[in-house]
Amino acid sequence: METNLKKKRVFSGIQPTGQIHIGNYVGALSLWVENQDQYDNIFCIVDLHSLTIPEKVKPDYLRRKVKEAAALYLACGIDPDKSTIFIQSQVTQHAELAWLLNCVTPMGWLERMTQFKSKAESLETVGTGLFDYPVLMAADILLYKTDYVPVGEDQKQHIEITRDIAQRFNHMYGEVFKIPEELMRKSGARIMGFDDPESKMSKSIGEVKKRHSIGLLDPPDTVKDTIMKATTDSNRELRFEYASPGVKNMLVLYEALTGKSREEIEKHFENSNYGTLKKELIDVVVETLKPIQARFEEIIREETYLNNILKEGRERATEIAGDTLDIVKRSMGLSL
Ligand code: AQP
Repeated sequence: METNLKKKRVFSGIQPTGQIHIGNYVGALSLWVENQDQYDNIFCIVDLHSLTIPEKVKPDYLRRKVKEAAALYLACGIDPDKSTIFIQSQVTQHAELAWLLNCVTPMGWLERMTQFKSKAESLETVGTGLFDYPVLMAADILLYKTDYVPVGEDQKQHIEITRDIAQRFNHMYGEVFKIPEELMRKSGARIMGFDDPESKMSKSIGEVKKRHSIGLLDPPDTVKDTIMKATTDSNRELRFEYASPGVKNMLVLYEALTGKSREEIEKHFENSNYGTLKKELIDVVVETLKPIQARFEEIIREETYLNNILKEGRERATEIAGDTLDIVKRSMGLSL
């Protein structure tokens, strides 16, 4: 893989559990692909994060989903000649750095995390790993001397705490970590559920609720059914500023997937009703997913090809992560 040392570095990842959905695509994956030539890219399949709610993740399921996520990264356009792709658990420095960062992270900072609070609410037993999720995420990012982290809006607070942890560490042990910034779409960074436009489209909800999300591997019939039954209202308002949450969500998705301007879209739907928007959105989503699904089917069958990419990714990631971890350990007084 070609690497240009002058390029700024991007790091990001997706949890391999659940169905990777159109929200993940718009908020993260497509942003990674769009910027691929501009940056030195490192993309991770964050399987250790998937274990933070272990009751939901059976070993065989996780094995299958990790492979599926890797194939989807490639199918969406991540080019292994331009980007490093690897599996988080195969680079042991992630877990090791997370421990070291745990030791400098005040618990109060983690108690404020909104994602933890909302996830913990629905669980009978809350694991320490779920509480500690943001520290592992900070380790993921900081290991690679990352400049930018392209993510959806839900991850903003986790990037902020990453910066806080890095700054606290640097204050205690010297200038070790680079301070990263998030990279986020102006529009499309928070795609909402089709069934409930008040809540973010999420993989975990998508697994248990029909018509909440559209998975990247969903067939056209499912896309059609989900969008046709998406929540709207009894009006006819198709302007971004005035539309109800469900309609606005569909307009934003249409905007993100067509690349058209808001003015163009409002003009296009000027005399239309919600049925027209839904039908056109179905076509746009189906056309977006078609090439991704075709490529996915090819890649998932080419096990050696996929394994080689992940092996190369693991080697490059281990090299960079190993260098950073050595510096961190030395700065803390640990022997190598
Ligand atoms: N709805 C979304 N709109 C835009 N971007 C999104 N992302 C997630 N949801 C949306 C971004 O996708 C990347 C991967 O995130 P993730 O693996 O945490 O996916 P998730 O859908 O949030 O998955 P979960 O496991 O189901 O979490 P919950 O249930 O907590 O939502 C990230 O860049 C994320 O911002």
